[in-house]
Formats: sequence, C-alpha cells, structure tokens
Amino acid sequence: MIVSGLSLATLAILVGSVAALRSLKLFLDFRRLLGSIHHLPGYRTILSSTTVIANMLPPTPWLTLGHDCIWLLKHTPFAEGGLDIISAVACWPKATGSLWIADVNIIKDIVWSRGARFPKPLDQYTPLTFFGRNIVASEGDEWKRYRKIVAPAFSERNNRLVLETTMQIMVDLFDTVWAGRDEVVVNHAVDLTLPIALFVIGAAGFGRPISWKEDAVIPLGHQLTFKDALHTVTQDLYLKLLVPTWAMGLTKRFRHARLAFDELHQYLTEMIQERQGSQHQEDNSDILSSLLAANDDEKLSQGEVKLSDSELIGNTFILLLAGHETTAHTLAFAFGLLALYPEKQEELYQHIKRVLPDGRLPSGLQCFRQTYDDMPSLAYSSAVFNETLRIFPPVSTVPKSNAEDTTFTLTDAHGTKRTVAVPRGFALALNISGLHYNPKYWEDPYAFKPERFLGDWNRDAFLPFSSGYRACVGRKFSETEGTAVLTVVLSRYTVSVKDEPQFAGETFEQRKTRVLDARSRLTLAPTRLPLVFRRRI
Ligand code: HEM
Ligand SMILES: *[C@@H]1O[C@H](CO)[C@@H](O)[C@H](O)[C@H]1NC(C)=O
Ligand SMILES: CC(=O)N[C@H]1CO[C@H](CO)[C@@H](O)[C@@H]1O
Repeated sequence: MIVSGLSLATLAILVGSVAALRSLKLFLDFRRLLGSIHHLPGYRTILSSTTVIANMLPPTPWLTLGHDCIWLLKHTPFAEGGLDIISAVACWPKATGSLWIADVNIIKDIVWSRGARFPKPLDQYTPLTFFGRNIVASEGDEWKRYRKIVAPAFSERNNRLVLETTMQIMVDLFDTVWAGRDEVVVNHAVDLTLPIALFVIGAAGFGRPISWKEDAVIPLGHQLTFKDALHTVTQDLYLKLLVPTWAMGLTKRFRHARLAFDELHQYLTEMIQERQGSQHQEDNSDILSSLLAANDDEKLSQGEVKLSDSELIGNTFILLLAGHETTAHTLAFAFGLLALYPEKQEELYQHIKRVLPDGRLPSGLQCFRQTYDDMPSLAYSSAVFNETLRIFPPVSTVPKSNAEDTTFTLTDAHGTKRTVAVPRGFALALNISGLHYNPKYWEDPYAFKPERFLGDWNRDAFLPFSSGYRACVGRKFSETEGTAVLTVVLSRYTVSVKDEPQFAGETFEQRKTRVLDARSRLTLAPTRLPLVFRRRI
C-alpha cells in the first residue's frame, strides 16, 4: 500500500513538474515572440485564434479574442493604438503571433511584392482543397499554372454573358415566382440572393442553367438538390476538417454533411462529363471551357502540363464557391442598406430612370445588348454595390505570411514615422475591415454614402477583392452581376424592412443594428435580414 501510495505521489509530482515546465516554456516562447516585434502594442491572449475553442467562446480579455473578432472590431483597435498596425500574440497551444495591418502603403507593398516574400499561409486554406488542388489554395508555380488557365476565361465576352444571364434569371423571377404579386415578402435576404448568384455562376460559369421552377426538384440518381449540396458543403467545410472520416457516420448532422460532400462531388463530375461529351465545347465563353481545354491533351500547347481530373474538380468547386457566396451576401446587405435608407434608394431609382429612360428600362430580353453598353453609365448602382462592399467586406481579412526578416515603416496618429520589425515566419493579416473603416482614408466611415464613389476616392483603400498578383479574378464578373441585379430590381420594386409586431417599438438605430447584424463564417453574411419588395405602380 505504502509503496503504491508513494508511487502515486511520485507520479503526481512528475506530472506536475512536466506541466509546470511546459507552461514555463510556453511563457518563455511567448516572451521571446513579443521581444522579436519589440513589444508592438496589441492583443495578448492565452488561446491562439487558430484553435477551434478560441473561436467558439465570446471575446474574453486575456483568454481569447472570441468569435467574430475579425469583423466586429473594425478600425477600433488601430485607433486605440494610434498606429495602423497592431499585434496579436497568443501562447497556447504554442506561442503564435500575427500582425494586423490597415495601412494602405504596407498593404500595397505586400500584395505587389514579387516572388515568395509574402506567401499565402497555405495551412489556413486546407478546407478549400477537399475536392482537389486549386487556384485559391495554392502558391508559387502551381498557382501560376492555374491562374494562366483560369484568368483568360474572365474576358469581356464572358462579362457580356454574365449580364445576359443575370437579366434572364431576373426576368424569369419576375415572370414566374413573383408574377402577379404586388408585394413579395422575403424572410431572409439571402433566400433571394443566394439562388440568384448560384444560377448566374451556374449558367455563365459552367453552362449549367437552373430555372426558378426546377430549383427544388431533386434529379434522378441524386438525394439532394445541387443547391442544397453546395450550401451544406460551404456551411460544413470546417466540420470535415475537424471530424475524422470514421466518425462522419456518428450523428445526423455529420451524416448529412457526408452525403452533401458525396453529392456535390457527383454533381461536379457529371457537369464535367456532360460537357466533355458535348459537341459544342469551343464556342463557349464560360469558365468551364477554359478548364476543360486544359484537361484535354489534344488542346494543350507544348510544354503545358495537363490539368488532372482532381485539379479539374478542385478548381470547378472553388470557382463555384468563390463565385456565388460573396456576391450573394453583398447583394443581401445592399438591399438591407437601401431598405434602411429610402432617400438613397430614391436617388438610385432616379439615376436609373435618367440613364435608362422609361422605354428602355431593362424589362425584357430585347434590352440585353443595349444594357451592357449602358453599364458604365449605371454609376449609382455600381456606387451602391461598392459602398456595400466597403461597409461589409465579404472577405474581411486576407492572410499572408512573412518569409524573411523585414521592417515596415508607417506614420502614427501624431504624424511620427515609426518602424516595425517583423521576424521571419510571423503571420500577417491584411485587415480589410480595418482599412475600410480607417478615417484616414474614408470620411465618416460608418455612414452609408454611395455617392462617395461618384467623386474622388482612394482606390488603394478599397480592397474587397484584395489586390496585387493574388487579387480576385472574378471582380468584373461580380460587379457586372451585382450592378445588374440592383438596377433591375430597384427599377421595378421598392425595398423595405419587413414590419414584424415583435419589433414594433424599436428605434431606427435598433432596427439598423438588428437587420444588419453580420457573422463572419467562410465569408461575412447577414444573420437575419427580412425584407419586403413592393411593385412600383
Ligand atoms: C463580391 C464578390 C467577391 C468578393 C468580395 C471576392 C473577394 C476575393 C478576395 C478577397 C480574394 C483573395 C483571397 C485570398 O487572398 O485568399 C479573391 C480571390 C479569388 N476570387 Fe473572388 N471575390 C468575389 C467574387 C468572385 C467571383 C464572382 C469569382 C468567380 C466567378 C471569384 C473568383 C476568385 C478566384 C478564382 C480567386 C483566387 C485568385 C488567385 O488566387 O489567383 N471571386 N476573391
Ligand atoms: C467600384 O469599384 C471598382 C473597383 O473595385 C471600380 O472599378 C468602379 O469604378 C467603382 N464604381 C464606382 C461607381 O466608383
Ligand atoms: C480589427 C480586425 O479586423 N482585426 C482582425 C485582423 O485579422 C486577424 C487575423 O485574421 C483577425 O483575427 C482580427 O480580428
């Protein structure tokens, strides 16, 4: 008895000392990391925001920055520090640090630096590779190869197709689902905007038109609709990362996610096979044609490496995903903002009427060609879209890493030049929301003022699509679609916030906070944005 009692005590001491030593090591590493950036002010927490638990808890000083920190803080922490670069250093599970940057010049240097100076931290992009390697989750030569294949697909010709498709989808909506209704209630704006954006990328990107009527029908040989499969996969990407394959059968939620991954894989494969079997591959101006040509030995020039089947699926998936969620969420926020600010909505309406006089309101298929050439003059619609992207950047932080010891130079709030040392391997985060709410670049940054985009504005301080070599390849695609949707909807309908009895007594500010509440998941999304569209007489 005594012997085993002793050994228990010994064990306890042993475990205790190991724990103490480990804590000491973590603490020393943490101190060393802070020293390496000369104690640049910022956040100090126990939990690193790369851990799942840190993101599940609410923001708690010294423990975790908490969920949604990426979005909620906007420019506040920079303003408090008086410097547009701050640090976030944590000690568990190991000492990690990241620099948040909201300064135009430093961001410009990073995104335009050649070679591998500030590469993407690819470990953060793992969830995006489940269907295969792809353009978003790659670096260096691999990325160059994908970009060369994908970029030409986003041509002027494709933009025209985007506009035609968008118009067709909207006219189809008005003529079928919304037909004969003076008032259309949409309980959550994304219920409207996600299908729109998905149909547009489906048709203009992948030659896969879906109509509003077919939308809910499950095709033969499938258990989920394409929309459901894609939606579940985007919601549950992280689940797949966290839950081991053998455990995916354990709960209903896991099983549904597993089914959605399998279903989507099957849909993508079918989409590709159907096109490979069709005669009309060449005369297509959509994105899939470019990918397919790169997967076809006969169409490759010498020295080009064929896109493998898995790379073909991986890139198709990423383009579908990148191509619809971001635009859909932006359109939802845009409707929400216009609903809250009827005077801006009226200005938009008057502008559309001036540019497209009554007879030519984009009301029917015959207006397509005219409308594309009208695009540059639809400046107010574009300004509303841009202002929405400034206020709600769907990608609120762009991660980079630092491959060499370096220094950044910037001016602080008092106009003094400051130099920040950044050791090799330190994580960097381009804080797009910090940049978009930085009063140095935007007057009255919290206000919704589309007209700021009609005058002079700082192009370097507007980075919803990132910038430099890794900037969004779908920017024009999204702008064309977004501007067109806003124009056609607002020319025919007014939009307002749905009245609900439980919110009858609220003030404007309360209402605004409620309907514009947003969460950052894969991309920034409204949590619940109920709207009413009323037909103009
Ligand atoms: C409002 C809409 C959109 C926003 C805010 C947006 C934003 C972004 C951002 C911030 C990046 C850089 C991501 C990073 O550094 O990891 C990016 C990259 C990318 N986006 Fe978009 N995007 C939008 C629409 C689209 C559309 C419609 C498509 C395609 C149809 C698309 C395809 C891509 C691709 C392929 C990349 C990777 C480019 C590369 O690494 O070379 N995006 N986007
Ligand atoms: C909106 O932003 C884009 C850049 O993302 C720019 O090309 C376009 O001109 C802007 N629209 C307006 C009206 O300023
Ligand atoms: C203020 C702000 O938006 N900070 C974010 C900057 O980026 C890091 C890393 O992604 C986020 O964790 C911060 O919340």
